[in-house]
Amino acid sequence: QRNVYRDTNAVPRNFDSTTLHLGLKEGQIASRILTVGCPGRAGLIAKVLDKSSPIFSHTSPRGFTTYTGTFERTRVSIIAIGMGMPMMDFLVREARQLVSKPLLITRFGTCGALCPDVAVGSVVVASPGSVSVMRNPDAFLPLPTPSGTSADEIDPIATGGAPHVRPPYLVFAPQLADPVLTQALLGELKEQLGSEHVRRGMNVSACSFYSSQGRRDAFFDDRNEDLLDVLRERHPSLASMEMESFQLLALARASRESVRAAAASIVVANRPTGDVCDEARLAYLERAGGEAMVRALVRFED
Ligand code: DUR
Repeated sequence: QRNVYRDTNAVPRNFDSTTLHLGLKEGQIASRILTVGCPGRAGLIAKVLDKSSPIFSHTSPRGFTTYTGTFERTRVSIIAIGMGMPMMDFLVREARQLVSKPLLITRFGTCGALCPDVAVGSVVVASPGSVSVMRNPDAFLPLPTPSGTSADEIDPIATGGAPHVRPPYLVFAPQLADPVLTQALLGELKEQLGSEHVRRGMNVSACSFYSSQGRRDAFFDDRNEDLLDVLRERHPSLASMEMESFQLLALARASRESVRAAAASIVVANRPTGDVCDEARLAYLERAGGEAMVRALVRFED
């Protein structure tokens, strides 16, 4: 009987040399990577790749879809990762393992806008970068109780502000995007979409679409009524909220300068106004914005 994989204490590989989650091996992924959420969006953007050279594509059992080809003769990969920070971690770490050159990674996803003047159907470039907000499960535990009493019997005021010691949400400081790559994204997106539809702003990546994005759901005790106000107060330039960019920027920062990263997202909803983007506009932005994102990547030398 063969083991299921090898090297469990480093970056494990399957016995065909593919990494466990992306399902790729050396040569199947480029040093310039555009990452998106939906496999459909990756396929749509992959249509801009050169027809003259072969396009490698693969969908892994763990939900990663990769297209690798060339754009104007420069190799690029377009990779759909699904949603959330762990999926971004799989991408960045396994891509780093598979490519010997420095990596350039950009994300083109969707987001909610946090101020009324960031219109649905526009694109926000995460500049200077992204903060993060996470639900703190410790804050939802019963308060520490003197033996023999239950949490319910304790006067919350007399306990000396325990809720502040254990806040229900934790906010992590900004991780900065690569400024040169960010300029390239801004330039190409403005050129393709019109500069009135592209702006820069601080992003916030949340650990949930629900609790830590301030959505209300009476089935859960989330204590998030004032969360968006508190975030905007702490970071006045906050424009967008999603679930991945912070992880990308934080890993680039941790990569001993071997990964440069930047991020942009399509505004699908405006939280303060309640506006939601229409389907035709979203489809247009995915295609035209996606092409602009690829153009920005191929501007760079290896
Ligand atoms: N997204 C959000 N919040 C929004 C709009 C879009 O998280 O309000 C992004 C991030 C995640 C997916 O990948 O879309 C969740 O629907």
